Amino acid sequence: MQDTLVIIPTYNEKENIELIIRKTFSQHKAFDILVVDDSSPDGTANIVKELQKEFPKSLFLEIRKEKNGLGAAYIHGFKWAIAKKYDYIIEMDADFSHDPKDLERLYDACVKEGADLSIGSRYSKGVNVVNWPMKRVLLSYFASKYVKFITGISINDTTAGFVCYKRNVLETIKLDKIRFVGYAFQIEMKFKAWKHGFNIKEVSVIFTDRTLGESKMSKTIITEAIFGIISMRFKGLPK
Ligand SMILES: Nc1nc2c(ncn2[C@@H]2O[C@H](COP(=O)(O)OP(=O)(O)O)[C@@H](O)[C@H]2O)c(=O)[nH]1
Ligand SMILES: [Mg+2]
Repeated sequence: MQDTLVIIPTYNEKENIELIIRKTFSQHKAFDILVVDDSSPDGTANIVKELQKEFPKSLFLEIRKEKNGLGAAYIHGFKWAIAKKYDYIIEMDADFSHDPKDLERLYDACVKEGADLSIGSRYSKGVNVVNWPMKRVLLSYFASKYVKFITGISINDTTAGFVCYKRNVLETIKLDKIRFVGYAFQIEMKFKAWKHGFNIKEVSVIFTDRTLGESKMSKTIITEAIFGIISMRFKGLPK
């Protein structure tokens, strides 16, 4: 068992999953991987099962019955990681928007620079986004500005989904009280970590839009984020 688990949530990622797993395992630092698949109709989980024969000690798979959103999949993965006592737990998308080459930089920010939580940030040094339609860039960029403005949080990329947590952070935040599922889930996790006073560091990364498969972003996810943040700020949330 390695000290760090990379959690990859998947829904219909048959074009990406094998490539991203191989790329992750080919990094200089060794990681374990947990794929949390919501019973993808395209058979993503079967590809993972096949690969488990090759990586029996380092590749894990959790299958959930229904598509319940990114947040629920991550919470499932976090609980799994806590139970197995991984020291560091990293969130990463399956679609290569997050470059596995940056995994070690996120890890180092925690291990060598003392962060409790490190964020692969698109907006800490300008805007580092490649190939995203302008509409998505603006949405994501202004969503982050908006969250900063409403909550006063000192993080530039609050919707980032490329994050390394020390286990203690996930043990402290009450995972059963997490309310949101989409973009807002990413914001809520960072907001709560910040409220608890954890040391947060942003590591500048380049985010590249997927070239294979389809995005699951939807209007509901965006609406949840817009209104969710306001209620988070004004009603407060259980920590
Ligand atoms: N398990 C699970 N994974 C999901 C769900 N929605 C999205 N994902 C995964 O979360 C990651 C990010 O989703 P993506 O569609 O690329 O969102 P976008 O980058 O914002 O367009 C990808 O690895 C998806 O396969 C879901 O409902 N359940
Ligand atoms: Mg994506």
